[in-house]
This record gives sequence, structure tokens and C-alpha cells, in this order.
Amino acid sequence: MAVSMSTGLCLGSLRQVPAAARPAVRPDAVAPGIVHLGLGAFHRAHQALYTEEAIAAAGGDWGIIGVAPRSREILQQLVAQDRLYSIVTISAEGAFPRVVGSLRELRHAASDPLGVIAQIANPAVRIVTLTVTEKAYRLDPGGRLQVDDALLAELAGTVQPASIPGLLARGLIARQRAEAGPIAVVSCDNLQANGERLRGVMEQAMAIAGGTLGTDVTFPSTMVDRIVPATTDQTRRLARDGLGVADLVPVAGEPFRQWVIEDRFPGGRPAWDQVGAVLTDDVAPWEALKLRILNAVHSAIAYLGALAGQRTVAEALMLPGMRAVLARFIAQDVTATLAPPEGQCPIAYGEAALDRFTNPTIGHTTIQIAMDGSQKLPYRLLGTIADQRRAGRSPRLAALVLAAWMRFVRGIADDGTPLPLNDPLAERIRQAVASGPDTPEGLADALFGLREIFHEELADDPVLRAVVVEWLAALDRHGAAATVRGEGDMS
Ligand code: CS2
Repeated sequence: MAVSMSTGLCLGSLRQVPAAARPAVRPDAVAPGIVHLGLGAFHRAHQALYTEEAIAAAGGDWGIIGVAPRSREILQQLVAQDRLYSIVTISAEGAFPRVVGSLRELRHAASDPLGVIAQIANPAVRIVTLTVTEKAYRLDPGGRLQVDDALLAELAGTVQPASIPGLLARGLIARQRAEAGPIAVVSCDNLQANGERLRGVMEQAMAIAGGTLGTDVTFPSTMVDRIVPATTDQTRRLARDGLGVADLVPVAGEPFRQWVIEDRFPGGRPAWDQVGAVLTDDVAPWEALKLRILNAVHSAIAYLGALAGQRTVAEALMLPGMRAVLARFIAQDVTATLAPPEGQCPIAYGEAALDRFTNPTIGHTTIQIAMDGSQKLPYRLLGTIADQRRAGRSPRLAALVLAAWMRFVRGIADDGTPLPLNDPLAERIRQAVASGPDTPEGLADALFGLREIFHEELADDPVLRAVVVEWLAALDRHGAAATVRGEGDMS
């Protein structure tokens, strides 16, 4: 049967989708059990998929109530598709879309915060998961919640909550009042000790809101991993070609995926362990391995690559010397700071991550990864640098990555093209950069002075400053490509 180009993905058109690409469960067939905050591509390519497969494998009322904090567009498109969307798995073998059916309901926090609060307080809901990115946790470098007037008003209940701590605090208080039972609140963001940090944020937020965290609320830590580039027209084309119907909101992902979860779910959980997730009692070594190797290398490629005019991660990795420099960064600077999970070798893990990054079909852009550096680098890079400095060593290549970020936020690529600064601290960073002379020393002093990013320990470290200034001078004189090539030759 010829399929008209205008047929859109929805329950009614599933018959036209090849059997292997149909959802493992139907969104209307599963009762809700999870509220998820943050409906971005990563959640849809990761936890929503694991959850769908877990329901298909072992049952359970674990349908997801997906909450978009701000963007209404994604909600409208998902509603139009009966909450169905596809994941296009992309590799050298081709692009394979599959429709996912675990989104049971959808909510928009910005226009309906009370609806979200009511769902957090719903006894049927026993898990809240989050993919809201680092900045939504509002942590300062000391790990404290940064409270401003707007958040105070949200927590005092004088305005409707818009922030994640505000929504969660009001939701958990409503849940206590409703005696709705135990719940696990699970951060799936790239923060070291993400569970503990979220607990810390919520303890402070609840105290301000006049509540306390009950013992029936747990905050399991997790390590999540899958490369999910931004959806493009090409993703939509691939989805339509494979499905035979048009999906307006597909997500693309690499074949690899990993989820390590601390197993503390007082209200139960989906059988994620039956579909490849690792349930354990200690996630910290996994988080450190991933953040300090995979994510740090990703950021290194993003900043050095963007300075050198490279559009994608795979292209940037082809720069002569790049892979050698990154392998040395892992071996010389990162490995000594890790206590890896049993059976894991950081060097081999790093090689596998670099192999994943070379997948040319993924098209992950350097600019996408470069965003929010002020929020990402503390977890990915500054911990490594601080540990190395405490041990009396000078982590040379980690300092190169830091210098590359500093050059990047200066806003000009090596060929003179402007670089976008997409960061919650963009204004502060711009002011700092403009406040000093445009020299390696001036740039280093201006940016190390940002106490929102750098602890005193690093900001006032003359050894670190000297090596960063040296790299800034090299990047200034030779550009990123030649600096990397020169350093790579030394391998
Ligand atoms: C990336 C991550 O955008 C970024 O900062 O480093 O999103 C990365 O792709 C994922 O963490 C991989 O699991």
C-alpha cells in the first residue's frame, strides 16, 4: 500500500509502521507510575526506552508522565502524535527508527505547575526522574543551593513554582500531606554524586518552604550514558524513511547505551535490570569514570574543535594529534584520580569512548557540547585538576582543556569567526573577559576570578595559572589545530 507523505505518526497509523519498528507497549495501555521532569531528547532516547522495554519484559504500572518545564512545542507535537515518537539508532550499518510508547501523559510545568505538583503527590506515582541539565540544580561551587528572590518567593508559596527545586519542594510537601507513600527522586543528569547533590538541594529547599524531607523519600544516584545529538531535518527524514509515516519529534542516538542505578526505590521500580541497566549499591565510581573521562574528553573536543573551526565531534577528532593528546590526557591526568568500578580499566574505557566519538554518522556538533561550560566543567574537569594539584602534580593536558574553554568563551574562533556563548553565566563571563587586557594573562585572571565557577583553591593556585597562561599563549600564537598537532607529535 502506498503511504501518503502526509501521514503522521499516531496510534491510528501504527499499522503502517513495519512490525519491528512498532512500540513495545502502547501509551494508553500502561497506568502511570513515574513523573519525569525534562522531556528533552536525552530522556526520550534513554530512560523512556529502558522503561518501555522493562514494562514489556516484566509488566508493572510504570507509564511515564512527561513534564516539559518550559517548551510547549515538544508537548504539542507529542500530543498530536498520541505521545508516540521514534528513536533513530544511527551507526555505520544504517539508521533504524523504532517507535517508543512509554509516555503515558504529558504536562507543561510553566503553564500548569499545580498539575505537576498534583502528580508528584499522586499515590500511583512512586518515582520522579529528572533530566534538567546541570544548571537547574542551582549549585554553587561549594555544593550549596543558590537561593535568589525568585526562588524564595516560589518556596514561600507567594508565586507559582517555575524552578526545579521549587516544583519538587512543593510537590514533596503536597505528597507528605496526602500521605501518598514512599518515593524515589532520581537525578539522571551529568553531576558527580547526583543523588546526594539533589538531596542536598531539596533539604535546603524544603527547609525554606517550611517542610522536611521524610525518610520515605530516597535520592538514588545514577550514571546515564548515550550520545544523543540534537534532532535535525535529517533525523526526521531518516525516521520517515524507516517508519513509512512522518514523525515530527524523533530523537537520534548511537547504538551504545548504559545506565547504572543505585538500587534504592522504596515504592518499587520497573525491571530496568532485565533490560540492560546495572542496579548497584555504589554508583560513584561509575559516575567519576564517565564524567572525568567521557564527558571531559567530549568537552575537550568541543572547545579545541570549535576553536579550530570543526563542526562535529567526529571531524574534530580527525585533527592531527587530537586523539593522541586526548589519550594522554586520560592516561596522565585523569586515571590517577579515579578508583574505577571493579573490572573497569580507565584507559580501555577512554579508548572505547573515543571510538564512539569517531562515529561520523552521528553528527554531534561541537557547539552543542560547548554550551553551559560553566556548569559542566566543575564536574568534568575541575575535580580532576583539584585532585591532581592536591597530590602535588601539575595536570598539563587538563590545563590545556581549561585554556581551550577560556579561549572559547572569549568568543572568537582561530579563523576570526564569532563563537556563540550559550551559558547561564554568559553575562558574567562576557563582563569578565571585557574587563581585562586581551592577553593570555588578562584572560586567565579575568576568568579565574569568577567565584561562581572556581573555588579559591584553584582560582588562587599560581602553578595552575602559569600552565593555563602558557597554553593560552600557545593557542593565541598558533591556534588550536597547530597546538594540538604539536602536542600530539610528542606522544
Ligand atoms: C555531552 C553529553 O553535551 C554534552 O555535554 O558531553 O551530553 C554526552 O553526550 C552524554 O553525557 C553521553 O552520555
